[in-house]
Amino acid sequence: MTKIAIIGSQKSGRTTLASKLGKKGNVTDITIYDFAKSGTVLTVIDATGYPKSIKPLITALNLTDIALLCIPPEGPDAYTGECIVALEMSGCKHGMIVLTRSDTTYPYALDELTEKIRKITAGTVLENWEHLPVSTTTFAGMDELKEMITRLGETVDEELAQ
Ligand SMILES: Nc1nc2c(ncn2[C@@H]2O[C@H](COP(=O)(O)OP(=O)(O)O)[C@@H](O)[C@H]2O)c(=O)[nH]1
Ligand SMILES: [Mg+2]
Repeated sequence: MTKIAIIGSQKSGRTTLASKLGKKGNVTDITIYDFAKSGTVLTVIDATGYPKSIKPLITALNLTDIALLCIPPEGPDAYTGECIVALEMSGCKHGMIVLTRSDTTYPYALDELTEKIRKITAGTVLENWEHLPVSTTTFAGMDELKEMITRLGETVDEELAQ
């Protein structure tokens, strides 16, 4: 089973992305989306109540093996920073940076954004995480995202088996 937390700032596209990766479960501070197909089980956790309150972020990270940090074209903000600190402190080693709403920006701007994020995350657990532009409107990047999640899931399974 691969567990994924989708976190990031307000309006960064978290809920939409989660709903494209699974089917909606029960609603509380966190919302679970499940996906099951041919041997793959995905449990996607949307920290719905964050950043209105902090607890959903902590709960989501405690439950997860893999994090998707969503950053919209507007770029990282204070909540993104809070998410980075939470990831660092929670020891959530595996994850990806999803550059969300990529259909509303330009390749040049995405390059600049990813460069900026590299600088901010240098020396943290996120340092070597992959950056992937994704659109839930045009579905650009969605297949790559699912492939990368599968690969991260395999890495986590291998680590858990050790
Ligand atoms: N154009 C575009 N809009 C998006 C995309 N993903 C989300 N949105 C819109 O962005 C807004 C915020 O998305 P939401 O998933 O609620 O963000 P959250 O606050 O991080 O959960 C909504 O109006 C979505 O319809 C995308 O890939 N492209
Ligand atoms: Mg949301």
